[in-house]
Amino acid sequence: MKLSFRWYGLDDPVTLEKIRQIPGMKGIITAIYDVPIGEIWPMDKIIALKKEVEKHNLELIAIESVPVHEDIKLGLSTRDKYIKNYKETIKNLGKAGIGIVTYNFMPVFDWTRSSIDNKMEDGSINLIYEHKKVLEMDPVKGELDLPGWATNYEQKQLKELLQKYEDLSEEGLWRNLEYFLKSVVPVAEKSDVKLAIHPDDPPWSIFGLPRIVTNKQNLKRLVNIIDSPSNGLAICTGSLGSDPNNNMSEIIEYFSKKDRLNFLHFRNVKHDKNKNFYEVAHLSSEGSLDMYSILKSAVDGGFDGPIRPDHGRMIWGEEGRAGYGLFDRALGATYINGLLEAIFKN
Ligand SMILES: [Mn+2]
Repeated sequence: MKLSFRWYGLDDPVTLEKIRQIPGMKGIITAIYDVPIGEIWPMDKIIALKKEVEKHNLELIAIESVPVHEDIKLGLSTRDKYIKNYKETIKNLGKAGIGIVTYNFMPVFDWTRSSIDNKMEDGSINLIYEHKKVLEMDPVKGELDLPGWATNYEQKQLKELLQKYEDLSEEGLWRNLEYFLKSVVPVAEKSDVKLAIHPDDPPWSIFGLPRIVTNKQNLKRLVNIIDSPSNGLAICTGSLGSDPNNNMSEIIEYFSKKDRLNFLHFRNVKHDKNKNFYEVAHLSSEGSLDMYSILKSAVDGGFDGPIRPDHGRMIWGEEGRAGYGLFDRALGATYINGLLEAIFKN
């Protein structure tokens, strides 16, 4: 397993110099942020990014993410142009020797929380999702407390986009995902790139929008669309694991053994049966997930790809990008190191 860390590029206050000092750190997960969604990532930008990472003795091990244009998710006639561009981006990444590309297929909203600055009892700040509060929010009125997603759109634009989704059912979204994968996966295969879909977060429908990357059954359906290691998963324990019905250890062992787990996000949550969940420190006893069992399942399943500590709390007075400060994620990395050492020596 390759210990990795997400980095948001040159303006990320969590610099590569700092990341390099985390014990055992090998890989960087990042993206190009200044190419509009749907456009081709140019080769020179990819090479520059790779060189920047390698300058710090780290490996650019995976891209997270190459975003999928909404027209593809909606299945509009304009999608072919964007799919063509997506394939060019994959070819370019493959040429640069980057072997894993993460994406998601969530309509309009990426990960969603009811609060991103909840103060915990110990004074740390975390991200929480309270279902009742989310149900009461109207995204069109700008009532969302999201880490920047809603501000991607003007309110009028957002309203129009949500209207376009009104008639799209879950099956419709599946059809559009299938169309996308059937076009893109063969190119990924030829380019030595493994795609890794990130599960929906939370793994259920919000604001009436369909969500389909939500549980084991649906992950199975997804990998069966095209049976190829290039059509794989980025399993995020905190995303799928916020639904108590998802047995994370079992899911991870199943897809590792099938060689469809391409990337692992390691994060703990405290959940309840009413669709509420709270992001907590990575340690098992802080939340609802058994992090030892999860990692052991990945090892037993033969998983050897990148793992990264996902979202951390804000601790020790750190300020920064919600979920992506240095300190708590570095603690998560150290915890991963400890668990892996114990698993392998046992
Ligand atoms: Mn994740």
